[in-house]
Amino acid sequence: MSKHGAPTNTSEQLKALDTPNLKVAIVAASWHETVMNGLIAGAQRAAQEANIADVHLVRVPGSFELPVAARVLAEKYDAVIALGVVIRGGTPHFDYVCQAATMGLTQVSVETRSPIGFGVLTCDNEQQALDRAGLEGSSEDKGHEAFSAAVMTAAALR
Ligand code: DLZ
Repeated sequence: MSKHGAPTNTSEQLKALDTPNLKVAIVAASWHETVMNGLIAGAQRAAQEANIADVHLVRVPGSFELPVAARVLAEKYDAVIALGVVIRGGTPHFDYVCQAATMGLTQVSVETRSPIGFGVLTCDNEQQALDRAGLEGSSEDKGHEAFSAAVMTAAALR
């Protein structure tokens, strides 16, 4: 286990997967560009490690729009990875967007029986998001983690 309790050696596990034909979609929000670029790159790195070539990227405006896009994509793909960054502001908006994204993605996953990787960062400030974005200097790589979780679940349920 890592110090955060996350499983270790996910790269090795991805490389050992024998699922090159898995069809995977990434749906990514567009707020907080630098962090989003890191999350998307992390997910794409995980796809390469798993030797999965068929990865479709869809962009939506914000994290609130992730569930509806994931719902549509879950019909056509074996796994969907939802990526977004929500940073707390001065109003309760943060709570509503986080709740809508979390509940919506959970509902989509269970209703469609599709693995959805949850790569939505919900942070108090931009530094927390940068620390988790898989960028140079980040301590965590949540895009890679979310991709790995969805694909490993899809492989386990095949
Ligand atoms: C409106 C809004 C705000 C304030 N903050 C964020 C954010 O930090 N991250 C994010 O992904 N989206 C944010 N949004 C946009 C909403 O998700 C949504 O796109 C708009 O409310 C339009 O439906």
